[in-house]
Order: sequence, then C-alpha cells, then structure tokens
Amino acid sequence: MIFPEDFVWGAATASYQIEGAVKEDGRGQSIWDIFSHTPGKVADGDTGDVACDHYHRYRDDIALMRELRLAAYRFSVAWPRIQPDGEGEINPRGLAFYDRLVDELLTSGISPYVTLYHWDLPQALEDRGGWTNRDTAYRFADYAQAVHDKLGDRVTDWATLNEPWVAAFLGYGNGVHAPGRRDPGEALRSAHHLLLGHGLAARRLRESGAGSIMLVVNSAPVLTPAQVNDPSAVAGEADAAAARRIHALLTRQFLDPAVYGTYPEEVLAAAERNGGTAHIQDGDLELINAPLDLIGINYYNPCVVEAGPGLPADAAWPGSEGVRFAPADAPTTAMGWPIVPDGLSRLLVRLSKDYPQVGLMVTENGAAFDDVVEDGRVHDDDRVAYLDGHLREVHRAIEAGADLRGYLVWSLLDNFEWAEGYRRRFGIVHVDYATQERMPKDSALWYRDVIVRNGL
Ligand code: GBH
Repeated sequence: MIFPEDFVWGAATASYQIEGAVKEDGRGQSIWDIFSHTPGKVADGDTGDVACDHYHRYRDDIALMRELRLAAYRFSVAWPRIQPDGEGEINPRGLAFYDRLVDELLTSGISPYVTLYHWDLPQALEDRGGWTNRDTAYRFADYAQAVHDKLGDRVTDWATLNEPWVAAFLGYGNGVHAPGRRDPGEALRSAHHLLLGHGLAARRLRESGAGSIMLVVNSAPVLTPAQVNDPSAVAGEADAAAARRIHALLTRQFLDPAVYGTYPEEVLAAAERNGGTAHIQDGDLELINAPLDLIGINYYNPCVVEAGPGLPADAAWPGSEGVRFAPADAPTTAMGWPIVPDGLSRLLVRLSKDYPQVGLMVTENGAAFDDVVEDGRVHDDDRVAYLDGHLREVHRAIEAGADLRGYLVWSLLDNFEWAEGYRRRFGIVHVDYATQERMPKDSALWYRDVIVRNGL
C-alpha cells in the first residue's frame, strides 16, 4: 500500500499541551492557565505549568522528530506569548521562541505547519467577553499578522484555527473546556466570531503572501447505530434527519461559511431559538468566505445519533433537540471513544465531494491507550493497530479520489490532554513527567518505517 510521492507525513502538538514555561519571557496568561488552576476543572488538578517542558527542550524534541523521519511538524503559537494582553504591543521574546523553533525545524529538514489558535486565548480578552465579543475576531487578525510578519519569510503552511467547534461549544456551551462558560446562545455567537476571526486572519495572511492557508476542524461522519458496522445500512427518515442535523452543526457550520459563504439552515434555526441571529452582520459571510487552500481534518471517532423524540438539546449541541447521542458498537480507546477506522474514509470521501475545490489534510488522528512501560519500552500494539487501521482508510480515500495531501499523527509526545490532564497519553513518544525523559513507543518506530517506505 504505497502513498502518493508528495504525501506529507508528520506529527502534531499544541502550545499549551507541551510548552510549559508559562511565566517565561513575558508570556501573559491564557484562559487555560486560569481554568486549569480552578479546582475541579481538570482531572487530578493537572495544569500546563510545566507540561513537556518543550519550551526548553525543543532542540532535543526536534532531534527526535528527525530520528522518526518526520517531514512535517504541526505546532501552535501561544497568543499570550506574542501579545500578553491580547492586543497592542508585540512581545519580541515570545516571538523569538517560535523563530528559534522554526529555524531548528528547517535546519533539520522538517516543514513547519503553524496553527495560530489552538485554544489558549489571552485571559485579558476573555475578561472582555472572549469569543462572545465580536472584537476578539479583529484582535485575532492583528495577532495573526504579527506572527506572519516574523515567520512568513520561512513558514509557508498556515492554519488559522484549530477546531472552532470545540473552542465554541466545549468552551462556552458545556463548559468542559476553558473558559468554562455554559450558555447555548453564547456558544453559537462564539462560533460565528471564531469564523469571522478565521476569515479576517486568512485575508491578512493571503495579502502578506502566505503560501498555504488552512482551517482545521474536528469532523466525523455522523452515523446511525446500524451504520457503524454496516456502511450500507439505510436509516429510517427520523434517524436520517437527526444525523443530517448533527452533521450540519458539527461540520457544515464551519466549512459551509468558509468555503461557500453560507450557513446551513440548521445553524440559523439553532441561533433563532437561542437569542437570535443579530450577531451575524451583513458582510460577515463574505469575509469568512476567504480563499482557502486546505481543510485540515482532525478525526478520532464517528458521531453516532438517532432520533430521540422530546429530548432537550445537549449542552454542547445547541440545536440538537430531539436527537439522542448513542453509543457505538465498537471497541474503545482509553478515552472511551469508539474505534471505527473506516469512519475516516467515509468522512474524507464525503468532504472531498462536498468541498471539491479545497484540498484535504488529516491534521490529527491518534489514540490514548493505557500504556505500560516494560523494561524501558512501551509495546503499544493497540496504538499501532489503531494507526495502521486508519492509515489503510486514508489510502482507500485517496484511491477513491479524495485530494488528500498528508497525514499528521496526534501526537508526537504524551502531553496535557485538556480536561483529562496527564492521565491520558496520546503520544507516539512516551514522556516520563518526573524526569522529562522521552522514549519512542513501538508505535513511533513503526511510524518511522511507514514514513521511510511511504506506505504500509
Ligand atoms: C483534539 O480534539 C485536539 O485538537 C487536541 O488538542 C487533543 O489533544 C486531541 O484532539 C485529543 O483529544 O460528542 O460532544 O462528546 C479532539 C476533539 C471533539 C474529541 C469532540 C471528542 C467529542 C464531542 N474532540 N469529541 S461529544
């Protein structure tokens, strides 16, 4: 099973999950500093204060990437390192870190993929309403410009936002993520302002000569229970309607405005029921519809739903009234997420048909398992099987005609898994947090061989 010659192989991380050094070189606070230090918000009271100490160890980490033969490394920039107050003055010491990181990557022959926002909003902006405040979108565009001004001579591949669905609906909807607010109307408004921020930033990046601009979404095929193990199962009308609505709320809410400048009617209906649509101003959709090179897809598991007459909306899913979120008949990871590899090919083929003018890249895929260190090794056959199964589906999607440019595993390192803290390990490289020692798991060595062969 050989992949296209120019297929990009790599790994991904995010600033707050790996950097640590939260008080260094003038970094301001982010909503995740405040949230993780609030008792009861993160498992075991974990915080990103030290994380993988990547801020100090990036050289060694890049040496490791090189040993693993990665061609690409996707990382995110911490906005509060660049603008401690979220606006105005640029902090040169914060920018300098990413400058060193990019230079070290390029020297090592690894292409940097820069994500501008992976959820660490400056707390100073949250104090003014965060993403519920329209002004945050404009502040984001200014910040994006500042980062591009510094790195744009060497970085060609840019992503604006990581998973705006999660930022809006877990951050402001069910409150499981920072800033921990719970209001369906605020969540929908935040989603719109995130999109506006994307459009404004994408335009600024384009004008500044950025090579490639991407929006990264968490997406999933939305299936009925019977479709999990039987892709050809035909759903009844009520179940099919539930699945269509959830697909609109999860994926089309972001990709339709970005690619076509339109909102699905399901999103407008959800807004109507939760405070109205006044936050969607004339001209916004045109701004959001900025030319896009790539859609980044983060895939972990399918979304399984059926009709649930009379059920209220889930807090993370305003507009999901009458839908039941159902378990999947499939084995699960340590997160409890079902393992359905062919969900990835089903998703990629569908997106390549729905958005044919934009290329696709798998920007995250991976799994947490209960790793065991034995004689200084982690024999994570479960993770190898997960990755192998999903890569076969990536290959299948390419054969079916999807314009798929690359695959980035989540994650390079075990790291701070948001509300789950350090107890959930997604890395292909094990991190001993007591010593900060890194040790490639069997999955990392397996992945290196896949990259070298450009195939399975
Ligand atoms: C990604 O998010 C992140 O980008 C990354 O930072 C993170 O570490 C990684 O994945 C692993 O979690 O059906 O309401 O229960 C994953 C986002 C989206 C996963 C929503 C679980 C379930 C939503 N996720 N999803 S719900």
